[in-house]
Amino acid sequence: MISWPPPFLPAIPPGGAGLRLHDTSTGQLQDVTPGPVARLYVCGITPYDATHLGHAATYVAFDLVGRVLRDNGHEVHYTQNVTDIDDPLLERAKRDGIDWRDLAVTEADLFREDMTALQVIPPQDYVGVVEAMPTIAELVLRTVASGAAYEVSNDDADGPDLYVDLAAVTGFGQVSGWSRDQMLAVFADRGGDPDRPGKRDALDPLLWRAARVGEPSWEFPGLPTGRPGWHVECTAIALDRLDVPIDVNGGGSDLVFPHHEMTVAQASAIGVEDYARVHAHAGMVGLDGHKMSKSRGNLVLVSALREEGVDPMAIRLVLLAQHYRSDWDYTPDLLAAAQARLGHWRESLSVNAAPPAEGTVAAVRAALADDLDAPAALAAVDAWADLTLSAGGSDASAPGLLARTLDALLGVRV
Ligand code: 5CA
Ligand code: ZN
Repeated sequence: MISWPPPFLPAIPPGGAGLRLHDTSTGQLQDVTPGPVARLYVCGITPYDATHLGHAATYVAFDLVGRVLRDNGHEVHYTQNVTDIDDPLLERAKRDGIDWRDLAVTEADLFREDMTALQVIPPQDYVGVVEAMPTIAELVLRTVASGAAYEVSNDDADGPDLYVDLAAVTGFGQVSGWSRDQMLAVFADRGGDPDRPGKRDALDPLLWRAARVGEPSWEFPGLPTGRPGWHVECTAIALDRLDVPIDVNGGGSDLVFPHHEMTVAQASAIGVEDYARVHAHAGMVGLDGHKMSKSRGNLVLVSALREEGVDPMAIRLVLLAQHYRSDWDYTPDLLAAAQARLGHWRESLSVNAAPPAEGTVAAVRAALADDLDAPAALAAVDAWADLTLSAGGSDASAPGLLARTLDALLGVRV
C-alpha cells in the first residue's frame, strides 16, 4: 500500500540520550540497542471506521520511538500492516451496504490524512493483508509443514479450518506473562473462539479460515480456499520485511493478549524463537470511562476535530501530555489546555532573543530516552517558555534551536 508523505525533519545538533522502553514481556525497562538500522514493527489499523484519538495516541507514541532512534544516529526501518480483510470490516461493510474493499480504501485514506496532519513519520513498509496474501499463505503452509497446525472440520465450508496447536509451540505466554485464566477471560472478546468444538485447546488461534458462502477468499495450492486468521498476518508481514530480532514490536495494550502472544507463538511454530527484543505497548484512551473503540462507538475522531478547525499540533499536544503507557480518558479541557500550551510556546518562540535553550534540549532528550516521558519533555519546554516571556534573555539562536528540536523530537511544529 502507499504510505503517507514524510514530514520535514529539521537537523539538530547531535546528542541523543539513548532509549529505554518498558518491555511487556519482562516488565522491566530495557535499553533499546539496535544496530545501525533499527527495526520497528507496529500493528496497523483495521480500516472499518475513522481514526480516533486512541489510535492516534498509539501511533504518536511509536512515532516518538522512531524520532528518538533517529536522534541516536540510527536509520529506522519501520513496518506497519493494514488489516484490510477481517470479520469486523466485512460486518461493517455488510451493515452499511458497501463493498468491503471500498470501505477499507476510504478509511485507510482518511487514516493517512490524519497521520500526515499529526506529523507522524510514515513506515517505509505499509503493507495490506490483501496484497501480502501470498506471503501469509506461505507462512500458513510452513506452519502446517512443521506439524504445528491441525484441521477442524465445519459444516458450512468446502474445506476445514486450520488452527495453531499451541502445545507444539515453545514459550507460549512469554509476551503477556498472563495466567491461563487471565487469557481465557478476554480471549472471546478479542477475536478468539474458545468454545469452538474440535479445537485441541480452547486458546488455539485460528490460522486459516475456509471460505463460507459469500465471503471473500483466496486460493493457494495445499490450502482450503479461504483467508488467514488475524495473528498470522502480522507474523508473516513482519518476518517478510524485517530481520529478527525486531528491535521494537509495538501496538496498544489491547494487543498484548492474544494478538502479540499469538504473533510470537506463530513465529515459534516455524522455528523463529528470537522474534522481538522489546514488546512495547501504549495505554488505552477512553471516553466517559470506557475504552474508545470502533465497536463501542464512543469515539473522538481526529478527522472530526480537524474539520472543526482544531490545529493538528494541538491534537498532538493532547496526546503527548499523557504518558504513553497510562490509560486515560479524553475530555475537552485537555484540548483547551493543549491549545493554550501551543499558544504559549508560539509566543515564546517568536521573540528575537531568549534564555539559552541547550539545557532544555538536553532535558527533552533525557525525558524521551527515559521510556518516552513526553509529559516531562513538555514541562521542560513550558519552563523555558515561562522564563522567556517573564524574564527574557540574550541568546538570539535559542528560539530557532528549540523550535527545530520540538519539530524533530516531539513532532510539534510551532
Ligand atoms: N489491525 C489490528 C492490529 S494487527 C488492530 O488492532 N487494529 S485497530 O484498528 O483496532 O487498532 C489499531 C491500533 O490502535 C492498535 O495498535 C491498537 O492497539 C490501537 N488502539 C485501538 N484502540 C485504542 C485505544 N482506545 N487507545 C489506544 N490505542 C488503541
Ligand atoms: Zn497486528
